[in-house]
Amino acid sequence: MLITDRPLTVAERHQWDRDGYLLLRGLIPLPRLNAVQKVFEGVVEDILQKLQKDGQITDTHPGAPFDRRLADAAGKRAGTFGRSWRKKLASHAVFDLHATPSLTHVMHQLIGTDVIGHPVFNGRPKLPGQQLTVVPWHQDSGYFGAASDKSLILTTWIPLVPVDARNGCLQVIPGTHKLELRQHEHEKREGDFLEADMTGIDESRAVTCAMLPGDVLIFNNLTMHRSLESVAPTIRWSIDLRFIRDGDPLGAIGWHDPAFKWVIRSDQQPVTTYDAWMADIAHWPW
Ligand SMILES: O=C(O)CCC(=O)C(=O)O
Repeated sequence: MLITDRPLTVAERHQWDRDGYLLLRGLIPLPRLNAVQKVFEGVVEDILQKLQKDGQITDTHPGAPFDRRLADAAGKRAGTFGRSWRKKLASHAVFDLHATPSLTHVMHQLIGTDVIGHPVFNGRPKLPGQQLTVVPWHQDSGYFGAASDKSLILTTWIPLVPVDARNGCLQVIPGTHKLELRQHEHEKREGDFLEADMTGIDESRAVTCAMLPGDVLIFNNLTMHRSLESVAPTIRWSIDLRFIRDGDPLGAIGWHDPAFKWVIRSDQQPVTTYDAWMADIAHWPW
């Protein structure tokens, strides 16, 4: 059964206002997540078939579990297929995940307007010991630029496997959503992510967000967050989706069609069609 309504409690609303993040347990029905996992598995299959065809690997490890196969079969070569997957994942399952009624109901309560889908989503394979996918402290508006710093953009971070500090879960620093947009520079590490100026921010207050499939971590575009390195033998699979308050500027969004507005609406019925969403994604090179 789909849970359609998920009213936030007074304590949750208070925590959101005070801390700038919420971790809601069991918000996404597992069948929706399983459908997304199947899409990820299809991408893994394509990658491994390609590597095998190119003579780079001999064994595609068919039958290996989802949280191991890409690492066991491709090892370091997996990184050449990107650290944040988007176009590869464009599918009904990912469209439907955005429009999950329990999720959009929570988004509506936090945003206060119709729910507008944000064009940027990322599926992330974080492999054991891989520096490429270790994301340093940042605010998401560091990526979208100063034009977005007064916007309300909610990131919903959703694991496909159990996550904790060992396999590289997220950390957030409570209260940092009340800061201005910090200066961000490209880090000097392999990932080349943007890294925020942390002057005066007490990193020891970071909250480590261990989560299970179905749980959702929500934060806004000014909340300081990062992901840890994985020291586990398994892959940390996740997807992060974003939503924006109706009327707010998106900021600098690469290859997005500026005329496109993805309306999901507060009554939780998708308005923009799957085909229109796919047409917008077609602009992205990756
Ligand atoms: O998944 C990660 O490792 C980082 C996620 C992140 O920084 C984000 O979703 O904004």
